[in-house]
Amino acid sequence: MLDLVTIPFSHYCEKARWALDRAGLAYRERRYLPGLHVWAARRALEGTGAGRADAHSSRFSTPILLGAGAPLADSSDIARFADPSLFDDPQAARLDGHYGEALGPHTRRVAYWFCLEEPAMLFALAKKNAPVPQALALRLAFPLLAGRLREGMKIDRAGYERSLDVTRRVADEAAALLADGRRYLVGDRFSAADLALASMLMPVVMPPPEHCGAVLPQPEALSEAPRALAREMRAHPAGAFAMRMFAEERWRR
Ligand SMILES: N[C@@H](CCC(=O)N[C@@H](CS)C(=O)NCC(=O)O)C(=O)O
Repeated sequence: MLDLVTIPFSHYCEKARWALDRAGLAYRERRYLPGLHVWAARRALEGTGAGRADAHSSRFSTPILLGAGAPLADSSDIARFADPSLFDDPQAARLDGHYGEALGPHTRRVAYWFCLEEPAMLFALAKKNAPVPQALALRLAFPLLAGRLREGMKIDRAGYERSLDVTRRVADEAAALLADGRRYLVGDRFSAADLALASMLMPVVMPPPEHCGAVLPQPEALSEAPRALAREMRAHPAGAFAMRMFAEERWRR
């Protein structure tokens, strides 16, 4: 049996879940809230040499897949394990890397900015996506955790604004590819490129729970700034494409 260690509302974790679900692989999801995930990741990786820090995440970042030989500690490695054919086209593999690097950290920073400005949003996310004791612990530890998250992901107003610009720029770039009316980013079937673009846009388009492996708040339930952004991104051709991928491809096998 496979085990997937996640931060349940992480878009990198959604990418891994999506690939595993699509391949029809059974797995148990072990859900941890940010901060608590370090404990689980440390245990999962202990003595294996797996897990590496990069510019945007720690050595203990999630998702981590266990039970497939050595731990797989990267969403692209997990997607490749689930279905290597997603990466058949070199352009799909290139775009997967590009969206993971150039978009994922920015949509995440934007979402965390909103959550830290309005902790009720983070508490609701925790309650809907993680075991109750963890959600309670997150509430109690919030003052400490907020500082760590701000520091770890450089979440401040300037960073938020920069990440918003980058999100829009990468979305425009994707829209230029989609402008010829193609159904998928690369070739005529779903690939790692579609998986990555849709997943990395998840925090700003907020797909409805029936089309997603996490329960995200819907725009109408949000306060003004995140609601306006979700509406803007859903109306953007790249965001609309992401919403279509979630609607049509999220539960397809
Ligand atoms: N390149 C990695 C990035 C994963 C990543 O940044 N995961 C975040 C969740 S959004 C995480 O677990 N961050 C906590 C940490 O770095 O300790 C992947 O694609 O799996």
